[in-house]
Amino acid sequence: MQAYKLVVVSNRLPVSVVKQSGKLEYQASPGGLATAMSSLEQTDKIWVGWPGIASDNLTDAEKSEIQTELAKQNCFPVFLTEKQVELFYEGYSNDTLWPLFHYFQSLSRHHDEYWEAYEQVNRLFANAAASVVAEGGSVWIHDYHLMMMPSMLRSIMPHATIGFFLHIPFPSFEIYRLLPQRKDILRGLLGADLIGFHVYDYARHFLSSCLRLLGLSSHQGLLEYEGRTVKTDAYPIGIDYEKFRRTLDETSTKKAISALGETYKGMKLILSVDRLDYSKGIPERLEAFRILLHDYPQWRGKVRLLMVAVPSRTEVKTYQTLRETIEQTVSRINGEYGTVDWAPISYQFQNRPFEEVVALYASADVALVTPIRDGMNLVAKEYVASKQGRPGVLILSEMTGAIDELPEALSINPSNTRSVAEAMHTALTMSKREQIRRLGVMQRRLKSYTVQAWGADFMNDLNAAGGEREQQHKKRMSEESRQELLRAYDAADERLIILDYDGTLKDFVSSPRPFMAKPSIKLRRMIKRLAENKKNHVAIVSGRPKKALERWFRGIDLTLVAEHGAWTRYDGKWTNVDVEFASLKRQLRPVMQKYVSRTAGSEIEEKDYSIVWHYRNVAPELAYVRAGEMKRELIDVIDREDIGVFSGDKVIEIKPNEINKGYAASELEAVYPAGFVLAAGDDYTDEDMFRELPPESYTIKVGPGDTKARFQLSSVDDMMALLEDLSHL
Ligand code: GDG
Repeated sequence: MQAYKLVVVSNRLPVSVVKQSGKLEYQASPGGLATAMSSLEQTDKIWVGWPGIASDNLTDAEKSEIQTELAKQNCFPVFLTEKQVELFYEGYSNDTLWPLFHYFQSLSRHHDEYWEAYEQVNRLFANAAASVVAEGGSVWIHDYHLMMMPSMLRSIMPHATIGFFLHIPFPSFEIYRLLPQRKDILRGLLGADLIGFHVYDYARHFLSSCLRLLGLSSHQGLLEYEGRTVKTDAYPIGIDYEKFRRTLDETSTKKAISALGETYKGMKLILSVDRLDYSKGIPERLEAFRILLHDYPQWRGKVRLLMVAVPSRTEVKTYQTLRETIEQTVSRINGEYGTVDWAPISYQFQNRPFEEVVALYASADVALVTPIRDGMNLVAKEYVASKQGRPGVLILSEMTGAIDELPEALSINPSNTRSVAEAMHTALTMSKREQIRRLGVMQRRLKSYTVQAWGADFMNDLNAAGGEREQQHKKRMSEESRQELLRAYDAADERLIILDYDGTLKDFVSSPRPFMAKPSIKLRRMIKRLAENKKNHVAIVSGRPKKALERWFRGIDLTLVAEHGAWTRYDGKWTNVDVEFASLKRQLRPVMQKYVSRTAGSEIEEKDYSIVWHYRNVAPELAYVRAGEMKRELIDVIDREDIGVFSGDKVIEIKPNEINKGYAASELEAVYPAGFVLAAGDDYTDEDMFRELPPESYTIKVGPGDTKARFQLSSVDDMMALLEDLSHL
């Protein structure tokens, strides 16, 4: 099997296979996505997806014929049975996810067999992509049908560069939390290196769900997950702008435009084009049009609403019901207001050829785009692009992603049907000059961020994200370097071992109270074994107060460094730094106490040389707001250069700058010169230590993220396993 540098994956291939009178036929369906993908710089690419025909109707010979034929068009088929299509596509994708993600929670159905099929089909797609991607290649997965695929692919190919783009909205946490498989889906997506959304709001919703459901906090759109960084960002999909310009110049389009001019002579044309879907707000649109005819009788006989509704998901019951409702409403309005020579609404339930759609866009006086929710909405952009030099007004729902880029449209709330009717009247009476002005501004914007630019932008960021992951991975301690470390330890006569405690030897606990975080018997035994080895000098360097460290490691001959270096115990005797902090602490206490009272779940920890606000148990968004507020207030109160306000892992700590683990580590190194130095830690306070120690030291960061350490281990368990091995040498 040939391997490709870039694999594009979507539920449907851009080529559909149909069987007519026993013969296989191939029909290209060049949507916007196909154009974007074909213009990507990467030429060595293949598209993985379902070819649109159920495999129950195909013999093995036919399947391999399809495979060969599609390979010529750089496509690779994933065959699905009728049952799989029913449960995965019509079921989980369109009967569970689509309604929920468009805020129609009452239409979202939950069945175990939907979910089983969804997982199963996502796995088929992951295996298919893995079978065609080259070593070091990239995979770009599209849309809500394949949200489990990124992590499934990641587990087959840990080093692949994986991107995911969601074409529909990502709903707010309040809606998303209703999904029974909400955690699985988030984890599924987090297999990717880059997750793209149309607009920033969707990315924000996704991040907030990750925070609330998985406890993952993000910084500037970046999340740390299973030792990798996952980037999220907004990439508003564009259109193939030139294609609309070209099509307008074609003779057939020009002919169609003049024919439409004849048909609608003396009549204002309001146009709507969409897939027949409940998210598109079609009943609301009809009601608004009825109000226009009722409230503005001057338009009767002078305006027509032409609705092109493309058949979609016709097998799903909700869609059948919607179609009936629409047809009845159209008949009712036509019956109520129509005359012998004028029908107010012309309704077409069919797919029209592309040139005809462009001719309609060019001819329509008004485009009426009313979704209740829409990830982006390309129709709005296409209408604007088809108006080269011609006037026209776009009425656009606030609930579409497109509104951000098209603020010159008349924006409407589709549920407020009266205001939509008013917007129609405004549009129909707007001066030509104003129409052209607004269109011009929007056209310039659409021309600069086309679908091609969108694709290239995403791919650029994806390659960068993949590169960074590999960079990070290089620091991961390989088996080879682990063995080298063990050998160096074994060979050295004097060894200095400096260990941070929380997050390095012990997983975080949710309370700062010492009894909660005390070492296990196993950990104590291991530290004891290490400390009793005559060649070793072991130091625990922690931000914890001296009392806690003393109690936890009683009976073991260790050097203890407490409060980040404020207190040091050499040979059983504590000494402290000479810094005045007590009076400042008295000043800070009431300020911090105020935040504790207002922020359920937070608490203060007081040490001799620092004071800490812990917010691990606070609702994440609230914690974020409060932490920011508190930091600002504290900085004002302190007003001293030698005191720092530090943001750690779910803590804010105030301490003198001169107390840090870097000084502590240098001192240890001077007191106990050793041929072998190992230092391990997990957070920003340990970075001071990594920076100060000589470069040949074995510095180890536990957990993900940037570091000055030479090596990284992914978890406390891995760190423990390493120390365990050392303690037996
Ligand atoms: C999803 C998201 C997001 C329509 N009628 C005909 C026809 N069309 C074409 C339009 C347009 C496309 O179909 C519809 O795209 P939309 O963006 O409006 O909506 P969805 O299908 O729901 O698409 C959406 C999009 O993905 C891309 O990310 O914008 O939010 O829901 O291109 O021109 N084309 C032809 N005949 C028709 O009768 N030839």
